[in-house]
This record gives sequence, structure tokens and C-alpha cells, in this order.
Amino acid sequence: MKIGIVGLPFVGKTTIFNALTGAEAETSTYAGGQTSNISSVQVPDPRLDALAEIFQPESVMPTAINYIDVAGVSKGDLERGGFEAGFIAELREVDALAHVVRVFEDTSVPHIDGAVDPARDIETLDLELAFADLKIVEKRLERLERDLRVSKDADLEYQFKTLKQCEQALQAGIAIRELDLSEAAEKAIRGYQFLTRKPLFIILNVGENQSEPVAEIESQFEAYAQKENTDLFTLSAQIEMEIAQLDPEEAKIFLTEMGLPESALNRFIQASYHLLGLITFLTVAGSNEIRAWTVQNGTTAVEAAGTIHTDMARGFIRAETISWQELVDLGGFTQARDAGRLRLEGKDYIVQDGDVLTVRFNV
Ligand SMILES: Nc1nc2c(ncn2[C@@H]2O[C@H](COP(=O)(O)OP(=O)(O)OP(=O)(O)O)[C@@H](O)[C@H]2O)c(=O)[nH]1
Ligand SMILES: [Mg+2]
Repeated sequence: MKIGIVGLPFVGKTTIFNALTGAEAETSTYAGGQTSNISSVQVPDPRLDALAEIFQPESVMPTAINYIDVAGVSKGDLERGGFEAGFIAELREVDALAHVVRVFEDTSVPHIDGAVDPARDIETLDLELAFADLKIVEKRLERLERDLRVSKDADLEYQFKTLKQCEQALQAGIAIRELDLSEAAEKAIRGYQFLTRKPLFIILNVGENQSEPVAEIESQFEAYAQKENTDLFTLSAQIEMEIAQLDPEEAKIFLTEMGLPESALNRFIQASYHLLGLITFLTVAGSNEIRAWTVQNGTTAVEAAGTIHTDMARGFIRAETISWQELVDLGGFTQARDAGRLRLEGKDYIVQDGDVLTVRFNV
């Protein structure tokens, strides 16, 4: 999973990137010439730890999230009326966008539009993203129109119809992620990797000495967060970056002192799984490896097998399945089998979050 961190200049993107990854990328109050920051973070999962306790494997393999702090939005880009091509290209590849919005007040950090105004900033970036998508939609529609005049083709006509729908939405200020598209329509436009189709987090970067309660700030954006495939996430970048740079023991003490239940790093991972509709299943390979796998909610056993290895999907026989908790409680596979708790699931079984799967296959 790859998440792209975007936002206007100086809003705290790199500070948040550091908070979410533990990296120490340079933050600044001047823009220009930077490259994108990329980092991969292992997803901490207590279920893996509990299983490791029992099986004592040689290795434990958590899943990972990749974050990219995309360079390239500067006041210049916005004034020229569009993002750079390189910036867009990098963003096309991500699974979700995290739009960092400045709420914190700090006179030493300039704001490109003169004053802190989160609602205005959200609108500014939304417009830019919509504009980038619209350019592609229009170009493609023009092309399709020409092609369709020469020869009729049902697939192309369907694509034309779907893109028209996107065009109308974008022109009306509606993101593609908000449209209720059929599966076929989704498929017809998937290849374009539209930016406004990607699930979106609005990350409110609140100040470390924020006088207004967080709940009050969040309530102003509730309607926005209600939109399809959209979520709100609040943090204080400055504080969280400091937490991320402490060792785990110190971080725990610091979090308790601050009255925070968990670090933003962990909270954001959970929120990302939720927004993207992802679940985790686990595998225990003999005595040597326990591993977590991320799949879309609704994935079948045979599809899950295919994420491990294509052979496993091709020669799929069954998946011996048990929830991680039950496996831990019973103390191992032998005990689980003896207790009759190891279920034999077929191809169409819908994998559940926390399932431990042992795929039997034959190729
Ligand atoms: N007081 C305060 N300052 C912050 C906070 N987050 C970021 N800053 C400061 O704001 C400035 C810009 O932060 P960056 O993380 O570099 O912002 P950015 O969005 O990556 O900026 P560009 O990449 O240049 O567009 C730095 O001086 C940060 O220290 C915050 O929560 N509180
Ligand atoms: Mg930056």
C-alpha cells in the first residue's frame, strides 16, 4: 500500500512524513528544488507477536506501508495554474492521498495565502487535483469522439459514457471518488489513475499549543469527511515527529504524559486500513516464518492464496482456516485440529481479518 502526502507549501507535509515513518527528512520554511521523500514502514501487529510466542519462528514478516512526501507543489505551480507533470506522475501511483492541511498558528512559518484558513486550503488543492484529472478526461474524450466517428465499438462507447460522467462531476466540483460508479464503470476508468478517484484523508495539522479543542476543529469538517471514500485525521505534526524519533519506551512515557492513546503512526495505519477497506490475514509456514498479508476486504480464499503465490491459486485445494486468537488460545495447530477448530474452507470462502490460513494446493 502506498500513500501520497500532498498539500500546499509549508503546511507540515515533511514533518508528518517524518512522524509517520520515523525518518529525519529535512523540513523547512522555504520551498524549491527538493526531491520527494519515500519511506516504507512496517505495520506493527500484535497478532504476529502472539503467534510468534507460540511458534518461535525464525522470522516474522509484517506487511508494510509506503509513504511518499511528494515534492513539487509550490506557490509558483499554483500561480501558473497547475501542477508539474512529474508531481502528477508520482501521485498517479499511490493508493490513497493524505492532504495535509495547516491548522497550526505560527508566525515564524509563512502561509502562501497570507493567513491560516484550512477550509480555503482544502478547496484550493481539490481544485488543482480536479483540474489535473479534467485535463486528462477532456483529452481522452476528444480522442474517443474521433475514433467513434470512424468505427463503432461497444467498449469504447461505454468508456466515453463513463468519462462524460466524470467530466460532468469534475466540472461541478465533485471528485470521482464521490461517484457511485458500477463495477464495470470503475474498471473502464481504472487505467487513468485519476487523482480525485483515490481515497482521501484530510489531515488536520493542529498546533502543539492549540487553544481550540480538537473536536471543535474537526466538527467544521464533518460534512466534508462524510463524503464517499473520505476520512478526517487530526494530529500535531510537531509533537508526533518528536515521538517518532524517541525509542519505544520513551515514546510510551511521552504519549502518556501528553494524554495521547497511541502514536499517530499507529493510529494512521489503522485509519488507512479502514479507509481503503483492507484486512490482514496471516500465514504460519512450518516453523520458520510467520507472515502478515494485506488484502481487500471481501477477498476469497483462492484470491488470498494467489497473493502468496500464483501456484497456490492455480492448484488450490482448500484453506485450513482458524482465527489467530483461537489458534493462540489453543496453543498450536495440533491442538486446534484435535479440538475440531481447524476449518476446511473452499475457494469461495471470504477471508476474515485475522484469519490464519494454511493453503493446501497441488500443481
Ligand atoms: N509550530 C508548528 N510548526 C510546524 C508544525 N508542522 C510543521 N511546522 C513547521 O512548518 C515548517 C514547514 O514544515 P514542513 O514539514 O517542511 O512543511 P512542508 O509542507 O513539507 O513544506 P514544503 O515541502 O516546503 O512545501 C517547518 O518550519 C516546520 O517546523 C506544527 O505542527 N507546529
Ligand atoms: Mg516538505
